[in-house]
Amino acid sequence: MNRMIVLLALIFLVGTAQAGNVYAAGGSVTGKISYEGTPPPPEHFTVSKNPEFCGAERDFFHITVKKGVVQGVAVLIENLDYKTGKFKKKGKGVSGKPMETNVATMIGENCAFLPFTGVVERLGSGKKGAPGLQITNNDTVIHNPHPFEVRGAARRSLWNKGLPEQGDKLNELLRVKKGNQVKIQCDQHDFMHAWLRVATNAYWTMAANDGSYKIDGIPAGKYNLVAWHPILGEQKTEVTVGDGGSAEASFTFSGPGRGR
Ligand SMILES: [Cu+2]
Repeated sequence: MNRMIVLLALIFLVGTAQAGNVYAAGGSVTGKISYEGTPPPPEHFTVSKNPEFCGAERDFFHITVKKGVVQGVAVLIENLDYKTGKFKKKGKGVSGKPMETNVATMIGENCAFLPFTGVVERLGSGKKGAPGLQITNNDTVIHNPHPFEVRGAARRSLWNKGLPEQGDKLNELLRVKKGNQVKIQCDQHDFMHAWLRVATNAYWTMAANDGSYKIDGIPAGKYNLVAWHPILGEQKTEVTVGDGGSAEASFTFSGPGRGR
């Protein structure tokens, strides 16, 4: 009888130890991003540099809505950070789902930086953990990417580098301090804008074109969930994810958003 209890206890212990390490089998959050109302019109530009290549007139959509879905929204879990003590710091990044998108990839093509929005992970608080940005110029005109750290109304220039030839590529660090947003402009073409949100863990995703999103592998707990668009701003909600369970949170944006 006693041997049976010991055996059962051993099976239980082994089972628990394994479950504790397998965050891939964790819970998930799903939902949908939508936009209510009529989005503002695009910003109109008369092109002064390279109009023969970029076009004499350009419209730039700071907010793009397709079938009631605002495009380019990132969804992130915020309070799941190597600093909180919720996870132990383990090498670079957190234990649990490892961070792997420390360098954002972008192209300059047809006189636009693409994609318009993205997320890049910072691996720590110091310079070593700073995220990176790789941009390739696919055009036959010069582009001059110029990223700024954005914190509220404050902007701090990070660097600016020219990509004069087609195929030219740069790979530079984005040494953001306390900000969690980076705006990339082109110093040659004022209608080229792109944005990055800086994440401190791997629990984020870009919503799909139909507005749906899913973040998985989440350890059980209560989290702040943020939906971010650079112009429409942030919406926050709290979600509780059970062990291996799923939570639902949808976000509706509206209005013209803030300044650019
Ligand atoms: Cu340009």
